[in-house]
Amino acid sequence: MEWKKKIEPGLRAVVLGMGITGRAMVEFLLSEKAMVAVVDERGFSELSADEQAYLRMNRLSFMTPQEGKGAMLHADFIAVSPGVPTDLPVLSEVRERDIPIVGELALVAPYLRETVIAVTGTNGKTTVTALVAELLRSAGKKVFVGGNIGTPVLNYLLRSEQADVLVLELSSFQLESAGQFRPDIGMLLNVTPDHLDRHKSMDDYAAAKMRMFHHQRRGDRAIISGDDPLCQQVRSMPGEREVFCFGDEKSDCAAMGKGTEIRISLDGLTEKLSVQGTALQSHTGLLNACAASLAAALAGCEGRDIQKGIERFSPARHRLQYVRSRDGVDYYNDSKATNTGAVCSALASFSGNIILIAGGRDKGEEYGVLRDPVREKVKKLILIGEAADSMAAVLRDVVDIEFAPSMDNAVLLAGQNACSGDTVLLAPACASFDMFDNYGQRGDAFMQAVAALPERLEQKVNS
Ligand code: UMA
Repeated sequence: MEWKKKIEPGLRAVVLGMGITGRAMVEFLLSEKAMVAVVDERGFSELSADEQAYLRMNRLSFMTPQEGKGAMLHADFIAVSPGVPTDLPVLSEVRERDIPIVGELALVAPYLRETVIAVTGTNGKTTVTALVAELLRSAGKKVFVGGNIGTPVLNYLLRSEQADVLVLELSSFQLESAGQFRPDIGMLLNVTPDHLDRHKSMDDYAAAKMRMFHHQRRGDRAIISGDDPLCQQVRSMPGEREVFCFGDEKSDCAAMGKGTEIRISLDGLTEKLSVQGTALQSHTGLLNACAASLAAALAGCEGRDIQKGIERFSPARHRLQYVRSRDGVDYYNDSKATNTGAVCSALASFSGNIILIAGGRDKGEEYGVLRDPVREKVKKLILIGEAADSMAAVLRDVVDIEFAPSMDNAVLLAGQNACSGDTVLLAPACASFDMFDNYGQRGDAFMQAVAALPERLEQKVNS
């Protein structure tokens, strides 16, 4: 059953998952005077002191899924965190009783009156979200940035400051339970394999991404990649949205990138922009800038403001982030490359001679797609984490492989094997949770190990 209403006082809600989103859902539901209970697979003693204090202060009942089953089956709705799989057994029983399972986007949808630009896709969505926001700010608009990028969308409703535009990064997890949420401008950057441990098939994963467009209506816009065949499916979806494409010079798109130039063609007018000398100068950066500039132009920004924003933009950490050069070797941290598509895109940014550090927790992906790019660009592969053996089984015959028990050790091995002109790249193709709390902590560990290199390498040479 799809959720479309505002919260009425006294509604009984169970919030499933007490992470960043769960906490925002609890705060929002309490502010709307709903009756709230919290269920989390962590026991109470595993919660942080801050989380425990919050639950006590608000006199919230807290249960494990087993303890909370009765409460869930008698609730008016379940507010589900994005990381909670929708096929959890207890949720099947909830569904059988027609109790709505409501995600953050479904909760927020009935309250939003502002323009919403939503960005999804397998890779590049954080960068494009941040870039769209920068371009809009350059044009003097007040912007709220949220979603998968790290700030719950509900935080917008919980604060008093008004924005002109909400720019939201949306994951497939969030879109699975998005209810009637619809963006004025929805952006689908690409769809390549990811999260197949949760979505089970590429069709399911792509369908979750496409949900962003389900409730769009006349006057709404979709921006999709002109080069990605799966994105083209948006064209045949029911509804009266206008569809615009971005792509490189091979495509006939509303936003077309060539070299370092972008050409936006809308309503018979052409605007030329440039990424020359900016942080977006790579091929991937150019395409991201094409998509974001098109969104900004459709949101009413002028070319000179968009150009100013492109020049001011600096990308977020852990995304093909340059760390340092040492003895002619460049070190890059792409810890956010948590799927094979992102790794292919990272490898395409360099001409070759790469020492690649990869591995972590397997997400059900086929590593075979890495064979050709690895054969072409990677001179040594250093594997870490749980997926090391399965990655090695697929890549053993195309590249020289070594295994490392820790990030420090992987970086040390990479440094020892690199010569001037090489690039050491962390691009794991996997989740981080086997060795780290999250990809940020993994990227920090890589950068710390790189910073510590000179001394260690000397020790190695001297020993
Ligand atoms: N939990 C359960 N049962 C489960 C799974 C989790 O009780 O079966 C509990 C955990 O014990 C924990 C809580 O749920 O207490 C965690 O909730 P969550 O996993 O939904 O994470 P949040 O802290 O709410 O963060 C989420 C997003 N996390 C996920 O989608 C996994 C964050 O994206 C997002 O930034 C944040 O909301 C704000 O919107 C992170 C992410 O890894 C960065 N996203 C994936 C990605 O980018 O690949 C999709």
